[in-house]
Amino acid sequence: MPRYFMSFILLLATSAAGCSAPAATDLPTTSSAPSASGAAPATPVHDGRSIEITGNDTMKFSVTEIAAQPGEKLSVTLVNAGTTPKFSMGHNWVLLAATVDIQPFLVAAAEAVTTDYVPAAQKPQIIASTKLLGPKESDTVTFTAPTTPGRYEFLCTFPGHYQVGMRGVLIVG
Ligand SMILES: [Cu+2]
Repeated sequence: MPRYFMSFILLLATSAAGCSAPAATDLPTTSSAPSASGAAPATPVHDGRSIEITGNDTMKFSVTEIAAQPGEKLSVTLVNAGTTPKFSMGHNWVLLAATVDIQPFLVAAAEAVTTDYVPAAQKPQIIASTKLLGPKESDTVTFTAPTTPGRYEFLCTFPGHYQVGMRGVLIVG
């Protein structure tokens, strides 16, 4: 019995060693493969026409009107130039579909604390959005402008900021 047990352990040890050897040599290739594909979303290509918008503690966007051609590729960078901590003064840039009813959207956004004030149920109504930014942070979103000419509202969805004036319009046409 102990002899059998010992050989069983030995078998385990050799099979483990046999397994770990190729696994170790596999590791660099397999780990570099996911990290390479993982690096793609970390450094997305922002090849649209770049537009930089600054937001700060005054709760205003530096750009309140963006003109675009229908279907134009745009890369909007939001820079939070403020100093107030994110939990009390975060900023994002969210572009809404023309059909969005803003008041119910604002109510849903204010309740969406766990998703950085971007309401999950309203995602289909959102054309593009940056992350919620703390002081000195920035984020870029690349998207295609709607092909239908019209006025598309953008805003910061942090509670109260739209009401203070942290909003603007993308004019397609
Ligand atoms: Cu804001």
